Formats: sequence, C-alpha cells, structure tokens
Amino acid sequence: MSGRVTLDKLSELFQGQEPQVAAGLPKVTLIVRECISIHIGQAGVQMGNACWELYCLEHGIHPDGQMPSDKTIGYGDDSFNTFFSETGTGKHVPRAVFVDLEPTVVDEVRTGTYRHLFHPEQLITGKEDAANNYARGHYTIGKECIDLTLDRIRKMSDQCNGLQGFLIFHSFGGGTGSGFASLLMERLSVDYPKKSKLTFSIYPAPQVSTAVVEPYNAILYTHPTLEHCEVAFIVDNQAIYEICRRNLNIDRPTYTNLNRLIGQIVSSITASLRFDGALNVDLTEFQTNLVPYPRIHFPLATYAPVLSAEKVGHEQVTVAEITKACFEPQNQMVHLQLLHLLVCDSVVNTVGINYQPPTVVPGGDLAKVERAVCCLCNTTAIMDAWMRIDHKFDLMFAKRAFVHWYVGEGMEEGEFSEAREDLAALELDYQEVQEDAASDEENEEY
Ligand SMILES: Nc1nc2c(ncn2[C@@H]2O[C@H](COP(=O)(O)OP(=O)(O)OP(=O)(O)O)[C@@H](O)[C@H]2O)c(=O)[nH]1
Ligand SMILES: [Mg+2]
Repeated sequence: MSGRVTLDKLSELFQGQEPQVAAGLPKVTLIVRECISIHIGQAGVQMGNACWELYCLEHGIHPDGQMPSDKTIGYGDDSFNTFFSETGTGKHVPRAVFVDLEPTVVDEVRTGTYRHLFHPEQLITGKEDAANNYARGHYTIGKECIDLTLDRIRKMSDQCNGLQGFLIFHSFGGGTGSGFASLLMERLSVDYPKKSKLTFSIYPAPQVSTAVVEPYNAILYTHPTLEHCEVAFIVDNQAIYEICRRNLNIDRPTYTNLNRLIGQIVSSITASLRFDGALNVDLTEFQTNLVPYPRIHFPLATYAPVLSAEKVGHEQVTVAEITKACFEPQNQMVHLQLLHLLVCDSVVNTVGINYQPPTVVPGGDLAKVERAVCCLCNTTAIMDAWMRIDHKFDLMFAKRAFVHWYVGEGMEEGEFSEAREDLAALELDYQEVQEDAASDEENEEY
C-alpha cells in the first residue's frame, strides 16, 4: 500500500480500473514499483543468499516470511513491497528467482535457514552445469532450462502492479553465469522490451578464480549483452577480497565473507527502492543519472565505512569522513590502476538519501554503524578492468587455446573474434569520452 505514485498511474486508476479509488474510498493506492531479482549460477545464487538474508533483517522479515511489524495495515513504510510480495497468510516472499544449471548450490537454499522463505517454484535447477563453458550455458545445456525460467519469471511479473525492471546477479566467468545469463537477458528484452535490466556482475580475480577460461566467458557474455543491459555494476572479486583482508582482518576471505560485503553494497544501492527516503531514486533514475551514452554503462561503486566489529569504537564515522573515504581507491569495488583518469570524471550529481541506518548480519564481519555512503560514479577508469580482461583473452586466443571446447558445443570461432572486436570498440568509446571530458575541462579554464 505505498510506493511512489506516478501521475500517469494515478490517472489510470481514476479512470475506473481500481474500483475502491474510483468510488472515492479512503484507500491509498496499490501501486508498487516492483523489482524482480534474478540470481544465476553459483555466484549469482550465493550473492542472492547474502542479499536476501540482509534484506530480511533490514525489514524485520523472519526466515519463514512472517513480518510481525507489518500487522498494522496502512501505517509505516510499505516500500519493501517492491522487493517482497505478500501472500494471503501474511507471508512475505522475495520477488526473486534463483536458477542454476546444476542442483547443488540451489539445494543449499532448499535445505538452509531460509528454505521456507521461498516458494519451490522460485528455485530452478537443471541436472548438469555448464562446466565453465559459455557455449554450454548459452546453447546446449542452457537451452533446456530457458523456457521454464521464463515461465517462472512471467508468473512473478504477473503479480506485479508496475514492474520497474530486473536486477540480475551472476559471474562473468562461470559457464552458467556468462552463457545462460546472456541468453536470458536476450529473451527478457524480447518479452519485456520496456523494462530495465541492471546487473551485478562478478569480475574474475586470480585470488579466487576457478577457471583459466574466465576471460573468454566474460567477453563472450559482454558482447551480446551490451545492448540488453541498461546499467552493470561490476564487482571485482579482487577488490572485495582486499577490502576483507585490509578492513576486516580476514586472512583468507571465503565466498561467504565476500558475499556478505557485496550484500551490504547491494543493499545500500537498492535501499532507496525498498525504503521511503528524502531523496529517493528508482531504477530509471539510476540509468538517467549514471549512463551518459548507452554503452558507457559500467558505474563504479565505492562504499564506506567497512569496519570490523573490533575496530569500530576507535574510528570516525562522521558524514564527512565516510564521504571522503568514498574517493579513496582502496574502497572501490573494482581494482583499478588507471587512477589518474578519475580526475576527468564528473561525479553523479544526483544522490539518494535514506534514513535507514545500515543493518548488519549478526555474527558477521562488519561492525554496526550509524551511517554509510555508497558512491556510484561513471568513470573512464573502469576501462582498466576491460583492458586487463581483453589482454588475457588475447594471450589465449592468439594460440586458439581452449577454443575447441566451445566449438565442440556448437560455437563458431568467428563469435570469439566478433565479441573481441566489440570490446575493442568499447575501449575506444571510453577513450573518446575521456578525451571529450579532458577537452571540456581545458575549455572551461579559458
Ligand atoms: N563473489 C563471489 N564470487 C563467486 C562465488 N561463487 C563463484 N564465484 C566466482 O564466479 C566465477 C565462477 O563462476 P560460477 O558462478 O561459480 O559459475 P556458474 O555460473 O555456476 O557456471 P558453471 O558452474 O560453469 O555452470 C569465479 O570467478 C568465481 O571466483 C561467490 O559465491 N561469490
Ligand atoms: Mg556452477
């Protein structure tokens, strides 16, 4: 019973589509701008576990979906309905789909603490994974799961009043995370042409990488999805790993450590979609403010403070301190070397302000703090991440190493070259933007 009401929607309602409103009953509209989260492959699903655990804690939703604070209808902030649907029995169910081509990772959700939170139909698995092979995820194995996945998403979107779009979680490097994710995004663009798609994409890191072919998968994924994705938040496992080590004193961070930190960042990015606030942003506003040109859609997220429970009493967490920390490279979610490029960038001038203080997972690594800042900035420095992965691709592709695995699953070598050329073009796009920005700055001086 809330969300933001758009004028268009309001007039639609008064045209008699919503009987109570038309009849003049004192009912607040039912317009909710829903978001559907789609968690794909191991990384996508495990990030999903961390995010939904945190969302539940933030909104006071128990692992069985019950929400004691939601008993007084018509009062308080109901914005969480963008992310949760409510059943007749008062259970709050995540508007989310978990999908993996093999069952073991999702089985942990099926048997874990939050098993009752989800409807079994939201958890989709096949029998055999994509074995780190984009071609298996996109063509052979992925094909068997795609229609079922789209059916389940359709069911969920049918329950929405005003679906805003999709948040897609996946890794660049996995066969499912790359191949199946790009297949699904292409199909979503056909079925929901007007809905935005934002992704949280794990960028492979040597410290935690599982396969040598990840640069292939990353680039094969990025080429077809460049036009099917409005905003992509790259989460570099190396950057997250280093923050966990440095700020949280974890010697060898595990996926659980990484995902909890990622969850915190995703939570702060999505907070304005889930809570009422002074300066709220919705999905289209992210796009409008962060994406100057369609292909330049990889903003960099920086988050502060990341403090371990032991350290917290001793450090400053004033607004000034955490804002300053957002401009320090070590707090960025992507490890970038071309830091000098940052000078040429304009920092997003629209901010979201939310009064909800951060929640932390009990027993987790992070200290509870009163406030946190997440800075989203579309910087040409992100080009460094593309250059690194392009280079790794080139080293392998020059010798056609591992290409036969892809050809064996029905792909043509030409798809590799085509994808790589598109990435070269992306590098040039970024260079152009950077040169423009630099010359604008020069002109301003005179
Ligand atoms: N941050 C984070 N990264 C992960 C996690 N699980 C896997 N990764 C990273 O994701 C990449 C591997 O992809 P996965 O997501 O495991 O693969 P998948 O999508 O299940 O695809 P296949 O198993 O090949 O079918 C590597 O770069 C891993 O380091 C996780 O829980 N958190
Ligand atoms: Mg897997």
